[in-house]
Amino acid sequence: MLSMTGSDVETGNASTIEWRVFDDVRPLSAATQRRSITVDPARIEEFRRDGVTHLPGIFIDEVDALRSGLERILREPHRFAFPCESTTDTEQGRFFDAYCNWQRVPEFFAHVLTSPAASIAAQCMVSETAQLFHEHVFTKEGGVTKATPWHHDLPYYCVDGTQTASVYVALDDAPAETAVRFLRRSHLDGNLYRPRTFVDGAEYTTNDPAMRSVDVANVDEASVFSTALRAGDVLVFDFRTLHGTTASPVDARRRAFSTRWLGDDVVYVERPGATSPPLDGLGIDPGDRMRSDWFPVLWP
Ligand SMILES: O=C(O)CCC(=O)C(=O)O
Repeated sequence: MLSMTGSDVETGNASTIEWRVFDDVRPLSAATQRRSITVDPARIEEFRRDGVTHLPGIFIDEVDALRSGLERILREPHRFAFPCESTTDTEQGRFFDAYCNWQRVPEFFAHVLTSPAASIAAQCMVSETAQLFHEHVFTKEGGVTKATPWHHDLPYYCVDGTQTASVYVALDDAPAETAVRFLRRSHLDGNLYRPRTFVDGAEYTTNDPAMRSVDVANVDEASVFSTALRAGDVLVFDFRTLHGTTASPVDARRRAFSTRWLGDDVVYVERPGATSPPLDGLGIDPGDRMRSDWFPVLWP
C-alpha cells in the first residue's frame, strides 16, 4: 500500500512523478497514423441516447500489449504518474488505478497514437476532432469486494462540454456482476455529482454549490446498463454518464484500460475543489481549448 498524505488522501492519489515526458507532443501525432473503424450507426445512436454503448471484441488485438503495459505499472507503481490504491491493509485483494502514463508506457503510447480509439471517439461524440485528455487503467484482483462507487467523470476533470467519450477496453473477461455498470440517460439529466474517492466512496469536499450527491439508494435498476464483458470488448461512454459496480466479490482478476477524449465543444474550466488528474500550470484561461502541445488532437 502506498502512503497517502494531506490532500492526496482526498483524491486517492499517492505521491506522483511528473506525468509529461515530452515538451510538445504535436510532432508525435504528426509522425504517426491512426487506424479507423466505422462504428455501426445504431451504436452511435445508443451512445447519444443512453450515454454508453458496447462494441464487442473490437480491440481483441490490443489486449496483450495493453496488459503488458499495465503490468509495468503494477510492478513498480511509484515509477509512474498518479498511482492510486483503493483497498486498505485490512481489506481483501487489490483495487488499483493510475492515469496519465501514456507517454511513459510504450504499449500505451503505441495504442494512443496508432489504434482506432480516436476514430471511435470522434464518431460517437459526433465531433470533427478527437483530442486526447489522458488514459486511465483499473485493476481489481480476485478477492476484492469493494464496489466502484457510483460517479461520473466530468466533475473530476478541469474540462466541460457535451462532446466527450471514454473508450474503455476490457482486458479480462468479467461477469456482469462485477463489470462496470451505467445509469442510462444520466448524461442528459443536467446535474453535476460530487466526485467520490474509490477508497470508501466519500465525497470530495468541494464548495461548488452546483454539485449534488448521487442518490445511491434510489438508483433505478431498470435503467441500469449492465453486461458481461470479454477481453477486447469496448465500452464507450460520455464523461457525464453515471457508472459504478456492485460489491459482488471479484473471482478473477479484472483489468481495464480507458482513453479519455475531448470533442469540438470541450473547453478548460476551473473547478472550486481539487480535480483529478490534478493538472496545475496549464497556462490557459477558462473557456480555452486544452492546449494541443500537451493534449494531442489525434483525429482526424
Ligand atoms: O472499472 C471500473 O470499475 C471503474 C471504471 C471507471 O470508473 C471509469 O472508467 O471511469
